[in-house]
Amino acid sequence: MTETTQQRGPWWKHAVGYQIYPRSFADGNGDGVGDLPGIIGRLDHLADLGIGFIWLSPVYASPQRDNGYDISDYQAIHPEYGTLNDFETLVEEARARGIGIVMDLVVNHSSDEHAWFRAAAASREGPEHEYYIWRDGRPGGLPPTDRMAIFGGPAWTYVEAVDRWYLHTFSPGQPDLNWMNPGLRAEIFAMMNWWIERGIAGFRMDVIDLIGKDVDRDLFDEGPYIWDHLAEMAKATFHGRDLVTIGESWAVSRESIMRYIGEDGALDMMFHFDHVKLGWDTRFHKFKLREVTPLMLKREFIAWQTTLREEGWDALFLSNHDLPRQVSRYGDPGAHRVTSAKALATMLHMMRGTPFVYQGEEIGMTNFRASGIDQLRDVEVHGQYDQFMKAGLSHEEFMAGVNLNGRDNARTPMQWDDSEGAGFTSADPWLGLNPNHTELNVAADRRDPEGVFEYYRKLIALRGAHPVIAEGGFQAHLENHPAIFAFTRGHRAQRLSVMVNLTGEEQTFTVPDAMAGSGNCLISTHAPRRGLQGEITMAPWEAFALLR
Ligand code: TEU
Ligand code: CA
Repeated sequence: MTETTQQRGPWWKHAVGYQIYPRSFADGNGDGVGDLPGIIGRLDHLADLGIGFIWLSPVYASPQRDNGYDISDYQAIHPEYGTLNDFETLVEEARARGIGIVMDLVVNHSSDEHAWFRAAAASREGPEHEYYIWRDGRPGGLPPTDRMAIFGGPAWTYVEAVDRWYLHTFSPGQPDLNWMNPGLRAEIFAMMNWWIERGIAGFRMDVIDLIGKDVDRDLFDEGPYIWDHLAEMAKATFHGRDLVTIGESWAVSRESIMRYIGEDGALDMMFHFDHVKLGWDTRFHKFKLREVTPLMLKREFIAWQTTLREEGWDALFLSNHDLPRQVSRYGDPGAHRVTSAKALATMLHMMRGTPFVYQGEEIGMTNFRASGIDQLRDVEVHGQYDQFMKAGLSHEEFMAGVNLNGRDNARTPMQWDDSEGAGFTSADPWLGLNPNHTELNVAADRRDPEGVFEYYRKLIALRGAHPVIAEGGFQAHLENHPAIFAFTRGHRAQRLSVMVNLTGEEQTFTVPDAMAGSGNCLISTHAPRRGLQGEITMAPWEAFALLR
Protein backbone atom coordinates (compact mmCIF):
# COMPACT_ATOMS: atom_id res chain seq x y z
CA MET A 1 0.00 0.00 0.00
CA THR A 2 3.03 2.26 0.42
CA GLU A 3 4.79 1.25 -2.77
CA THR A 4 7.43 3.59 -4.14
CA THR A 5 9.65 3.09 -7.14
CA GLN A 6 12.75 2.14 -5.13
CA GLN A 7 11.01 -0.61 -3.20
CA ARG A 8 11.40 -4.14 -4.40
CA GLY A 9 9.04 -7.04 -3.89
CA PRO A 10 5.42 -6.99 -2.80
CA TRP A 11 3.95 -4.10 -0.78
CA TRP A 12 3.45 -6.21 2.34
CA LYS A 13 7.19 -6.66 2.77
CA HIS A 14 7.49 -2.92 3.29
CA ALA A 15 4.37 -2.46 5.40
CA VAL A 16 3.62 -2.84 9.09
CA GLY A 17 0.36 -4.51 10.12
CA TYR A 18 -1.88 -3.36 12.97
CA GLN A 19 -4.39 -5.70 14.57
CA ILE A 20 -7.76 -4.35 15.66
CA TYR A 21 -9.97 -6.34 18.02
CA PRO A 22 -13.20 -4.56 17.07
CA ARG A 23 -15.10 -5.20 20.30
CA SER A 24 -12.47 -3.32 22.28
CA PHE A 25 -11.11 -0.63 19.97
CA ALA A 26 -13.58 2.26 19.86
CA ASP A 27 -17.30 2.53 20.58
CA GLY A 28 -18.95 4.92 18.14
CA ASN A 29 -22.54 4.79 19.42
CA GLY A 30 -22.21 4.56 23.19
CA ASP A 31 -23.43 1.02 23.89
CA GLY A 32 -20.22 -0.17 25.52
CA VAL A 33 -19.13 -2.26 22.53
CA GLY A 34 -16.58 -1.24 19.90
CA ASP A 35 -17.83 -0.89 16.32
CA LEU A 36 -16.91 0.05 12.73
CA PRO A 37 -17.83 3.76 13.02
CA GLY A 38 -15.57 3.83 16.10
CA ILE A 39 -12.70 2.44 14.03
CA ILE A 40 -13.32 4.92 11.23
CA GLY A 41 -13.16 7.73 13.78
CA ARG A 42 -9.71 6.60 14.90
CA LEU A 43 -8.08 5.99 11.51
CA ASP A 44 -5.96 9.11 11.81
CA HIS A 45 -4.25 7.65 14.87
CA LEU A 46 -3.21 4.68 12.72
CA ALA A 47 -2.20 6.85 9.77
CA ASP A 48 0.02 8.88 12.14
CA LEU A 49 1.60 5.66 13.32
CA GLY A 50 2.47 4.84 9.71
CA ILE A 51 1.00 1.36 9.36
CA GLY A 52 0.29 -0.15 5.94
CA PHE A 53 -2.64 -2.43 6.73
CA ILE A 54 -5.12 -3.38 9.42
CA TRP A 55 -5.80 -7.00 10.34
CA LEU A 56 -9.41 -6.76 11.44
CA SER A 57 -10.44 -9.52 13.86
CA PRO A 58 -13.86 -10.91 12.85
CA VAL A 59 -16.67 -8.40 12.23
CA TYR A 60 -19.12 -10.90 10.71
CA ALA A 61 -22.55 -11.71 12.12
CA SER A 62 -22.03 -13.83 15.21
CA PRO A 63 -23.61 -14.77 18.55
CA GLN A 64 -20.25 -13.59 19.97
CA ARG A 65 -19.59 -16.57 22.18
CA ASP A 66 -15.95 -16.36 21.11
CA ASN A 67 -16.17 -12.66 20.21
CA GLY A 68 -16.76 -13.26 16.53
CA TYR A 69 -14.59 -16.36 16.01
CA ASP A 70 -17.99 -18.08 15.82
CA ILE A 71 -19.63 -16.84 12.62
CA SER A 72 -23.33 -17.21 11.87
CA ASP A 73 -23.25 -15.37 8.53
CA TYR A 74 -20.01 -14.89 6.60
CA GLN A 75 -21.53 -12.25 4.32
CA ALA A 76 -23.05 -9.93 6.89
CA ILE A 77 -21.62 -7.51 9.44
CA HIS A 78 -22.40 -8.17 13.10
CA PRO A 79 -25.24 -5.68 13.89
CA GLU A 80 -23.53 -4.36 17.05
CA TYR A 81 -20.55 -3.43 14.85
CA GLY A 82 -22.50 -1.68 12.09
CA THR A 83 -23.55 -2.37 8.51
CA LEU A 84 -22.00 -3.38 5.21
CA ASN A 85 -22.18 0.27 4.34
CA ASP A 86 -20.00 1.10 7.34
CA PHE A 87 -17.61 -1.59 6.21
CA GLU A 88 -17.37 -0.07 2.74
CA THR A 89 -16.74 3.34 4.28
CA LEU A 90 -13.98 1.82 6.38
CA VAL A 91 -12.30 0.33 3.29
CA GLU A 92 -12.51 3.69 1.48
CA GLU A 93 -11.40 5.84 4.39
CA ALA A 94 -8.53 3.50 5.15
CA ARG A 95 -7.47 3.43 1.50
CA ALA A 96 -7.47 7.23 1.42
CA ARG A 97 -4.79 7.01 4.15
CA GLY A 98 -2.75 4.33 2.38
CA ILE A 99 -4.05 1.58 4.65
CA GLY A 100 -5.45 -1.78 3.48
CA ILE A 101 -7.99 -3.93 5.33
CA VAL A 102 -7.08 -7.58 5.92
CA MET A 103 -10.04 -9.75 6.91
CA ASP A 104 -9.99 -12.58 9.43
CA LEU A 105 -10.95 -15.80 7.66
CA VAL A 106 -12.42 -18.23 10.21
CA VAL A 107 -13.26 -21.36 8.24
CA ASN A 108 -12.17 -24.26 10.41
CA HIS A 109 -15.57 -23.86 12.09
CA SER A 110 -18.70 -21.75 11.95
CA SER A 111 -21.16 -20.85 14.70
CA ASP A 112 -23.82 -23.39 15.68
CA GLU A 113 -26.24 -20.58 14.78
CA HIS A 114 -25.15 -20.54 11.13
CA ALA A 115 -28.03 -21.51 8.80
CA TRP A 116 -25.87 -24.39 7.52
CA PHE A 117 -25.54 -25.87 10.97
CA ARG A 118 -29.22 -25.38 11.82
CA ALA A 119 -30.11 -27.40 8.71
CA ALA A 120 -27.33 -29.90 9.37
CA ALA A 121 -28.52 -30.55 12.91
CA ALA A 122 -32.17 -30.84 11.90
CA SER A 123 -31.87 -33.67 9.39
CA ARG A 124 -29.36 -36.03 7.82
CA GLU A 125 -30.98 -35.55 4.42
CA GLY A 126 -30.03 -32.06 3.20
CA PRO A 127 -26.63 -31.20 1.67
CA GLU A 128 -25.72 -29.08 4.74
CA HIS A 129 -25.51 -32.13 6.98
CA GLU A 130 -22.29 -33.03 5.19
CA TYR A 131 -20.86 -29.54 5.76
CA TYR A 132 -20.05 -30.61 9.32
CA ILE A 133 -18.29 -33.57 10.88
CA TRP A 134 -20.70 -36.16 12.32
CA ARG A 135 -19.93 -39.54 13.83
CA ASP A 136 -21.87 -42.18 15.72
CA GLY A 137 -21.28 -42.45 19.47
CA ARG A 138 -19.78 -45.45 21.23
CA PRO A 139 -21.94 -47.83 23.24
CA GLY A 140 -23.09 -46.53 26.62
CA GLY A 141 -23.80 -43.03 25.33
CA LEU A 142 -20.12 -42.23 24.95
CA PRO A 143 -18.84 -39.75 22.36
CA PRO A 144 -17.11 -41.12 19.23
CA THR A 145 -13.62 -40.48 20.71
CA ASP A 146 -12.09 -39.17 23.94
CA ARG A 147 -10.79 -36.03 22.26
CA MET A 148 -11.12 -32.87 24.36
CA ALA A 149 -12.13 -29.43 23.08
CA ILE A 150 -9.59 -26.61 23.33
CA PHE A 151 -12.07 -24.57 25.38
CA GLY A 152 -12.86 -27.42 27.78
CA GLY A 153 -15.08 -30.51 27.83
CA PRO A 154 -15.41 -33.20 25.16
CA ALA A 155 -14.82 -32.24 21.53
CA TRP A 156 -18.11 -33.94 20.51
CA THR A 157 -21.71 -32.91 21.21
CA TYR A 158 -24.75 -35.12 20.65
CA VAL A 159 -27.72 -33.95 18.58
CA GLU A 160 -30.86 -35.96 19.09
CA ALA A 161 -32.65 -35.01 15.87
CA VAL A 162 -29.97 -36.71 13.79
CA ASP A 163 -28.83 -39.19 16.47
CA ARG A 164 -25.19 -38.31 15.88
CA TRP A 165 -22.36 -36.34 17.45
CA TYR A 166 -20.69 -33.32 15.83
CA LEU A 167 -17.06 -32.37 16.23
CA HIS A 168 -16.03 -29.02 17.72
CA THR A 169 -12.31 -28.46 18.21
CA PHE A 170 -13.16 -25.30 20.19
CA SER A 171 -16.45 -24.64 22.07
CA PRO A 172 -19.73 -26.48 21.34
CA GLY A 173 -20.86 -23.22 19.69
CA GLN A 174 -18.08 -23.66 17.08
CA PRO A 175 -18.83 -26.82 15.05
CA ASP A 176 -15.95 -27.82 12.73
CA LEU A 177 -16.66 -27.52 9.01
CA ASN A 178 -16.13 -30.60 6.86
CA TRP A 179 -13.41 -29.63 4.38
CA MET A 180 -13.65 -33.05 2.73
CA ASN A 181 -16.98 -31.93 1.23
CA PRO A 182 -16.59 -30.23 -2.19
CA GLY A 183 -19.86 -28.32 -1.77
CA LEU A 184 -18.61 -26.73 1.45
CA ARG A 185 -15.32 -25.79 -0.18
CA ALA A 186 -17.15 -24.14 -3.08
CA GLU A 187 -19.28 -22.10 -0.64
CA ILE A 188 -16.19 -20.89 1.25
CA PHE A 189 -14.33 -19.92 -1.94
CA ALA A 190 -17.35 -18.01 -3.27
CA MET A 191 -17.57 -16.16 0.05
CA MET A 192 -13.87 -15.26 -0.10
CA ASN A 193 -14.27 -13.90 -3.63
CA TRP A 194 -17.25 -11.84 -2.49
CA TRP A 195 -15.01 -10.12 0.09
CA ILE A 196 -12.15 -9.72 -2.38
CA GLU A 197 -14.57 -7.87 -4.67
CA ARG A 198 -15.21 -5.47 -1.79
CA GLY A 199 -11.64 -4.22 -2.07
CA ILE A 200 -9.96 -5.89 0.88
CA ALA A 201 -6.17 -6.24 1.04
CA GLY A 202 -6.01 -9.88 2.07
CA PHE A 203 -6.81 -12.54 4.68
CA ARG A 204 -5.48 -13.64 8.05
CA MET A 205 -6.45 -17.31 8.23
CA ASP A 206 -7.55 -18.58 11.62
CA VAL A 207 -6.09 -21.97 12.72
CA ILE A 208 -5.66 -22.72 9.05
CA ASP A 209 -3.68 -25.96 9.44
CA LEU A 210 -6.73 -27.56 11.09
CA ILE A 211 -8.73 -27.58 7.85
CA GLY A 212 -6.43 -30.38 6.65
CA LYS A 213 -7.41 -32.80 9.40
CA ASP A 214 -8.17 -36.50 9.00
CA VAL A 215 -10.60 -37.11 11.86
CA ASP A 216 -10.68 -40.91 11.69
CA ARG A 217 -6.92 -41.23 11.80
CA ASP A 218 -6.85 -38.63 14.59
CA LEU A 219 -4.54 -36.36 12.56
CA PHE A 220 -5.61 -32.86 13.49
CA ASP A 221 -2.63 -30.48 13.59
CA GLU A 222 -1.27 -29.79 10.12
CA GLY A 223 -3.37 -32.69 8.85
CA PRO A 224 -2.65 -34.56 5.61
CA TYR A 225 -5.13 -32.61 3.42
CA ILE A 226 -3.88 -29.13 4.27
CA TRP A 227 -1.67 -28.80 1.20
CA ASP A 228 -4.44 -29.80 -1.24
CA HIS A 229 -7.03 -27.58 0.41
CA LEU A 230 -4.73 -24.54 0.43
CA ALA A 231 -3.67 -25.05 -3.17
CA GLU A 232 -7.30 -25.34 -4.24
CA MET A 233 -8.27 -22.29 -2.20
CA ALA A 234 -5.48 -20.18 -3.69
CA LYS A 235 -6.40 -21.15 -7.23
CA ALA A 236 -10.10 -20.46 -6.67
CA THR A 237 -9.61 -17.15 -4.90
CA PHE A 238 -6.52 -15.03 -4.22
CA HIS A 239 -3.94 -16.54 -6.58
CA GLY A 240 -2.54 -13.92 -8.97
CA ARG A 241 -4.20 -11.03 -7.13
CA ASP A 242 -2.34 -8.37 -5.21
CA LEU A 243 -3.42 -9.55 -1.77
CA VAL A 244 -1.56 -10.60 1.36
CA THR A 245 -2.29 -13.98 2.95
CA ILE A 246 -1.18 -14.72 6.49
CA GLY A 247 -1.86 -18.17 7.93
CA GLU A 248 -2.21 -18.80 11.64
CA SER A 249 -1.02 -22.17 12.90
CA TRP A 250 -0.12 -23.46 16.35
CA ALA A 251 1.41 -26.50 14.66
CA VAL A 252 3.60 -25.07 11.90
CA SER A 253 7.27 -25.78 12.56
CA ARG A 254 10.59 -24.72 11.09
CA GLU A 255 10.49 -28.01 9.20
CA SER A 256 7.07 -27.39 7.64
CA ILE A 257 6.95 -23.61 7.17
CA MET A 258 8.26 -23.60 3.59
CA ARG A 259 5.45 -25.90 2.48
CA TYR A 260 3.07 -23.04 3.26
CA ILE A 261 5.12 -20.08 2.05
CA GLY A 262 7.79 -21.46 -0.29
CA GLU A 263 7.66 -21.38 -4.07
CA ASP A 264 4.94 -24.04 -4.22
CA GLY A 265 3.17 -22.83 -1.11
CA ALA A 266 -0.13 -20.97 -1.22
CA LEU A 267 0.48 -18.34 1.46
CA ASP A 268 2.76 -15.33 2.00
CA MET A 269 3.60 -15.76 5.68
CA MET A 270 2.58 -17.61 8.82
CA PHE A 271 1.92 -16.68 12.42
CA HIS A 272 3.82 -19.39 14.33
CA PHE A 273 3.95 -19.91 18.08
CA ASP A 274 7.14 -21.63 19.25
CA HIS A 275 8.22 -18.47 21.09
CA VAL A 276 4.74 -18.09 22.60
CA LYS A 277 4.57 -21.66 23.90
CA LEU A 278 7.93 -21.41 25.69
CA GLY A 279 7.32 -22.16 29.33
CA TRP A 280 3.83 -23.63 28.86
CA ASP A 281 3.00 -26.59 31.07
CA THR A 282 2.24 -29.95 29.42
CA ARG A 283 -0.83 -30.53 31.58
CA PHE A 284 -2.26 -27.09 32.39
CA HIS A 285 -0.60 -25.55 29.35
CA LYS A 286 -1.02 -21.77 29.24
CA PHE A 287 -2.37 -21.40 32.78
CA LYS A 288 0.73 -22.70 34.52
CA LEU A 289 3.96 -21.20 33.29
CA ARG A 290 7.61 -21.90 33.84
CA GLU A 291 10.04 -19.02 33.65
CA VAL A 292 11.03 -17.92 30.15
CA THR A 293 14.53 -16.46 30.16
CA PRO A 294 15.66 -13.86 27.64
CA LEU A 295 18.05 -16.48 26.29
CA MET A 296 15.18 -18.90 25.59
CA LEU A 297 13.22 -16.18 23.83
CA LYS A 298 16.06 -14.93 21.67
CA ARG A 299 17.12 -18.47 20.71
CA GLU A 300 13.63 -19.11 19.38
CA PHE A 301 13.73 -15.94 17.28
CA ILE A 302 17.25 -16.70 16.05
CA ALA A 303 16.18 -20.19 14.98
CA TRP A 304 13.19 -18.90 13.00
CA GLN A 305 15.04 -15.93 11.52
CA THR A 306 17.82 -18.25 10.40
CA THR A 307 15.32 -20.63 8.78
CA LEU A 308 13.70 -17.76 6.90
CA ARG A 309 16.69 -15.56 6.21
CA GLU A 310 16.95 -16.13 2.49
CA GLU A 311 13.79 -17.35 0.86
CA GLY A 312 11.20 -17.22 3.54
CA TRP A 313 9.34 -14.34 5.07
CA ASP A 314 8.30 -14.02 8.69
CA ALA A 315 5.19 -12.64 10.39
CA LEU A 316 6.70 -10.92 13.44
CA PHE A 317 4.64 -10.52 16.62
CA LEU A 318 4.80 -10.74 20.37
CA SER A 319 1.16 -9.87 21.09
CA ASN A 320 -2.31 -10.51 19.78
CA HIS A 321 -5.85 -10.93 21.10
CA ASP A 322 -5.07 -14.46 22.39
CA LEU A 323 -1.93 -13.50 24.29
CA PRO A 324 -0.94 -11.43 27.29
CA ARG A 325 0.37 -7.90 26.85
CA GLN A 326 4.00 -8.12 25.72
CA VAL A 327 5.35 -5.62 28.26
CA SER A 328 3.85 -7.74 31.04
CA ARG A 329 5.02 -11.04 29.57
CA TYR A 330 8.53 -10.25 28.30
CA GLY A 331 9.28 -6.75 29.57
CA ASP A 332 8.84 -4.88 32.84
CA PRO A 333 5.35 -3.42 33.37
CA GLY A 334 6.60 -1.50 36.43
CA ALA A 335 9.60 0.80 36.63
CA HIS A 336 10.83 0.10 33.09
CA ARG A 337 7.45 -0.04 31.33
CA VAL A 338 8.23 2.58 28.69
CA THR A 339 11.83 1.54 28.04
CA SER A 340 11.08 -2.17 27.93
CA ALA A 341 8.18 -1.53 25.54
CA LYS A 342 10.60 0.28 23.24
CA ALA A 343 13.28 -2.40 23.55
CA LEU A 344 10.87 -5.18 22.61
CA ALA A 345 9.60 -3.11 19.69
CA THR A 346 13.15 -2.52 18.45
CA MET A 347 13.85 -6.24 18.52
CA LEU A 348 10.69 -7.07 16.62
CA HIS A 349 10.71 -4.33 13.99
CA MET A 350 14.37 -4.77 13.10
CA MET A 351 14.10 -8.47 12.34
CA ARG A 352 13.36 -9.80 8.85
CA GLY A 353 9.63 -10.03 8.14
CA THR A 354 6.42 -8.06 8.47
CA PRO A 355 5.92 -6.73 12.01
CA PHE A 356 2.45 -6.68 13.57
CA VAL A 357 1.37 -4.20 16.24
CA TYR A 358 -1.57 -5.25 18.41
CA GLN A 359 -3.90 -2.43 19.47
CA GLY A 360 -2.57 -0.68 22.58
CA GLU A 361 0.94 -2.05 22.12
CA GLU A 362 1.92 1.29 20.56
CA ILE A 363 1.42 2.93 23.97
CA GLY A 364 2.78 0.01 26.01
CA MET A 365 -0.51 -1.22 27.51
CA THR A 366 -0.18 -3.82 30.27
CA ASN A 367 -2.03 -6.87 31.61
CA PHE A 368 -5.22 -6.56 33.61
CA ARG A 369 -5.52 -8.05 37.11
CA ALA A 370 -8.74 -9.96 37.83
CA SER A 371 -9.58 -11.31 41.29
CA GLY A 372 -12.11 -13.84 40.02
CA ILE A 373 -13.38 -15.30 36.77
CA ASP A 374 -16.60 -13.25 37.07
CA GLN A 375 -14.56 -10.25 35.90
CA LEU A 376 -13.59 -12.07 32.73
CA ARG A 377 -15.58 -12.83 29.58
CA ASP A 378 -13.31 -15.24 27.73
CA VAL A 379 -14.95 -18.53 26.69
CA GLU A 380 -11.58 -20.24 27.21
CA VAL A 381 -11.30 -19.22 30.88
CA HIS A 382 -14.91 -20.12 31.67
CA GLY A 383 -14.73 -23.36 29.70
CA GLN A 384 -11.56 -24.61 31.36
CA TYR A 385 -12.07 -23.51 34.95
CA ASP A 386 -14.03 -26.54 36.21
CA GLN A 387 -11.88 -28.97 34.27
CA PHE A 388 -8.65 -27.57 35.70
CA MET A 389 -10.07 -27.47 39.22
CA LYS A 390 -10.96 -31.15 38.89
CA ALA A 391 -7.50 -31.90 37.55
CA GLY A 392 -5.92 -30.47 40.70
CA LEU A 393 -5.02 -26.85 40.00
CA SER A 394 -6.04 -24.52 42.86
CA HIS A 395 -8.22 -21.46 42.33
CA GLU A 396 -5.26 -19.23 43.26
CA GLU A 397 -2.96 -20.99 40.80
CA PHE A 398 -5.57 -20.73 38.08
CA MET A 399 -6.10 -17.01 38.67
CA ALA A 400 -2.35 -16.41 38.75
CA GLY A 401 -2.08 -18.21 35.40
CA VAL A 402 -4.98 -16.26 33.94
CA ASN A 403 -3.60 -12.92 35.10
CA LEU A 404 -0.24 -13.76 33.56
CA ASN A 405 -1.32 -15.45 30.37
CA GLY A 406 -5.10 -15.26 29.85
CA ARG A 407 -6.63 -13.80 26.70
CA ASP A 408 -8.71 -11.05 28.32
CA ASN A 409 -5.45 -9.28 29.28
CA ALA A 410 -5.25 -8.07 25.71
CA ARG A 411 -8.99 -7.56 25.29
CA THR A 412 -9.72 -4.86 27.85
CA PRO A 413 -10.79 -1.73 25.96
CA MET A 414 -8.30 0.52 24.23
CA GLN A 415 -7.17 3.35 26.49
CA TRP A 416 -7.61 6.56 24.51
CA ASP A 417 -7.68 9.08 27.36
CA ASP A 418 -8.03 9.47 31.14
CA SER A 419 -11.80 9.99 31.17
CA GLU A 420 -14.20 7.61 32.89
CA GLY A 421 -14.75 5.42 29.82
CA ALA A 422 -11.11 5.91 28.70
CA GLY A 423 -12.35 7.58 25.51
CA PHE A 424 -13.43 4.08 24.46
CA THR A 425 -17.07 4.45 25.43
CA SER A 426 -19.57 6.73 27.12
CA ALA A 427 -21.39 3.69 28.54
CA ASP A 428 -20.37 0.69 30.65
CA PRO A 429 -17.74 -1.18 28.63
CA TRP A 430 -18.52 -4.82 27.77
CA LEU A 431 -15.29 -5.88 29.56
CA GLY A 432 -13.77 -3.88 32.41
CA LEU A 433 -11.19 -1.21 31.68
CA ASN A 434 -7.71 -1.54 33.06
CA PRO A 435 -7.74 0.97 35.97
CA ASN A 436 -4.33 2.26 34.86
CA HIS A 437 -6.03 4.08 31.95
CA THR A 438 -6.01 7.25 34.07
CA GLU A 439 -2.23 7.47 33.47
CA LEU A 440 -1.60 5.09 30.62
CA ASN A 441 -3.54 6.29 27.58
CA VAL A 442 -3.07 7.42 23.99
CA ALA A 443 -3.56 11.12 24.73
CA ALA A 444 -0.93 11.18 27.49
CA ASP A 445 1.56 8.99 25.63
CA ARG A 446 1.29 10.97 22.40
CA ARG A 447 1.90 14.24 24.24
CA ASP A 448 5.26 12.87 25.41
CA PRO A 449 8.09 13.13 22.85
CA GLU A 450 9.81 10.30 24.77
CA GLY A 451 6.62 8.23 24.79
CA VAL A 452 6.10 4.76 23.33
CA PHE A 453 3.96 5.97 20.41
CA GLU A 454 6.60 8.36 19.14
CA TYR A 455 9.17 5.57 19.27
CA TYR A 456 6.91 3.20 17.28
CA ARG A 457 6.24 5.96 14.77
CA LYS A 458 10.00 6.37 14.23
CA LEU A 459 10.59 2.62 13.98
CA ILE A 460 7.86 2.23 11.38
CA ALA A 461 9.09 5.19 9.34
CA LEU A 462 12.61 3.68 9.24
CA ARG A 463 11.26 0.66 7.36
CA GLY A 464 10.20 2.94 4.51
CA ALA A 465 13.49 4.87 4.51
CA HIS A 466 16.10 2.07 4.63
CA PRO A 467 15.78 -0.94 2.31
CA VAL A 468 18.06 -3.02 4.56
CA ILE A 469 15.25 -3.29 7.13
CA ALA A 470 12.80 -4.95 4.76
CA GLU A 471 15.24 -6.62 2.40
CA GLY A 472 18.33 -7.51 4.42
CA GLY A 473 19.36 -11.00 5.53
CA PHE A 474 19.82 -11.92 9.18
CA GLN A 475 22.87 -12.92 11.20
CA ALA A 476 22.87 -13.44 14.97
CA HIS A 477 25.86 -12.53 17.19
CA LEU A 478 26.65 -13.19 20.86
CA GLU A 479 24.31 -16.13 20.49
CA ASN A 480 24.91 -17.51 23.98
CA HIS A 481 24.81 -14.20 25.83
CA PRO A 482 22.05 -14.50 28.45
CA ALA A 483 20.80 -10.91 28.12
CA ILE A 484 21.88 -9.22 24.91
CA PHE A 485 20.07 -9.95 21.66
CA ALA A 486 22.51 -8.84 18.96
CA PHE A 487 22.10 -9.25 15.22
CA THR A 488 23.11 -7.73 11.93
CA ARG A 489 21.02 -7.26 8.81
CA GLY A 490 22.92 -6.96 5.54
CA HIS A 491 21.78 -5.61 2.18
CA ARG A 492 24.23 -4.67 -0.62
CA ALA A 493 26.81 -2.38 1.00
CA GLN A 494 24.54 -1.60 3.95
CA ARG A 495 24.88 -3.23 7.33
CA LEU A 496 22.49 -2.69 10.20
CA SER A 497 23.66 -3.60 13.72
CA VAL A 498 20.93 -4.12 16.29
CA MET A 499 21.49 -4.63 20.01
CA VAL A 500 18.80 -5.09 22.63
CA ASN A 501 19.27 -5.58 26.37
CA LEU A 502 16.41 -7.90 27.28
CA THR A 503 16.83 -7.39 31.03
CA GLY A 504 16.40 -4.73 33.70
CA GLU A 505 20.11 -4.93 34.59
CA GLU A 506 23.11 -3.14 33.14
CA GLN A 507 25.19 -5.37 30.87
CA THR A 508 28.91 -4.99 30.13
CA PHE A 509 30.37 -7.06 27.30
CA THR A 510 32.76 -6.97 24.38
CA VAL A 511 31.37 -6.00 20.99
CA PRO A 512 31.89 -8.83 18.49
CA ASP A 513 34.20 -7.92 15.59
CA ALA A 514 31.41 -8.29 13.05
CA MET A 515 29.48 -5.49 14.76
CA ALA A 516 32.36 -3.14 15.55
CA GLY A 517 32.81 0.20 13.82
CA SER A 518 31.22 3.61 13.57
CA GLY A 519 27.75 4.16 12.25
CA ASN A 520 24.67 6.28 12.02
CA CYS A 521 22.34 5.62 14.94
CA LEU A 522 18.89 5.21 13.37
CA ILE A 523 17.03 4.76 16.63
CA SER A 524 17.82 4.24 20.30
CA THR A 525 16.11 4.08 23.65
CA HIS A 526 18.97 6.03 25.30
CA ALA A 527 21.57 8.55 24.10
CA PRO A 528 22.46 7.70 20.48
CA ARG A 529 25.66 5.75 20.00
CA ARG A 530 28.15 6.82 17.33
CA GLY A 531 30.02 3.58 17.12
CA LEU A 532 30.67 0.22 18.69
CA GLN A 533 34.13 -0.79 19.87
CA GLY A 534 35.70 -2.95 22.57
CA GLU A 535 33.92 -3.20 25.86
CA ILE A 536 30.58 -1.43 26.16
CA THR A 537 27.89 -1.14 28.84
CA MET A 538 24.23 -1.19 27.96
CA ALA A 539 21.66 0.31 30.33
CA PRO A 540 18.64 -1.72 31.53
CA TRP A 541 16.38 -2.35 28.47
CA GLU A 542 18.61 -0.24 26.24
CA ALA A 543 18.18 -0.92 22.53
CA PHE A 544 19.58 0.67 19.38
CA ALA A 545 20.12 0.15 15.67
CA LEU A 546 23.23 1.46 13.92
CA LEU A 547 23.58 1.72 10.15
CA ARG A 548 26.93 1.45 8.40
O1 TEU B 1 -6.82 -19.09 17.95
C1 TEU B 1 -6.24 -20.35 17.82
C2 TEU B 1 -6.07 -21.05 19.05
O2 TEU B 1 -5.89 -22.23 18.97
C3 TEU B 1 -6.11 -20.29 20.33
O3 TEU B 1 -7.40 -20.24 20.77
C4 TEU B 1 -5.23 -20.93 21.30
O4 TEU B 1 -5.38 -22.30 21.25
C5 TEU B 1 -5.52 -20.54 22.68
O5 TEU B 1 -5.43 -19.17 22.84
C6 TEU B 1 -4.51 -21.20 23.55
O6 TEU B 1 -4.97 -21.29 24.82
C7 TEU B 1 -7.70 -18.67 17.00
C8 TEU B 1 -8.17 -17.28 17.33
O7 TEU B 1 -7.08 -16.40 17.28
C9 TEU B 1 -8.85 -17.31 18.67
O8 TEU B 1 -9.21 -16.03 19.12
C10 TEU B 1 -10.07 -18.18 18.54
O9 TEU B 1 -10.68 -18.33 19.79
C11 TEU B 1 -9.71 -19.55 17.99
O10 TEU B 1 -8.82 -19.52 16.89
C12 TEU B 1 -10.96 -20.24 17.49
O11 TEU B 1 -11.41 -19.57 16.34
CA1 CA C 1 -20.93 0.47 19.88
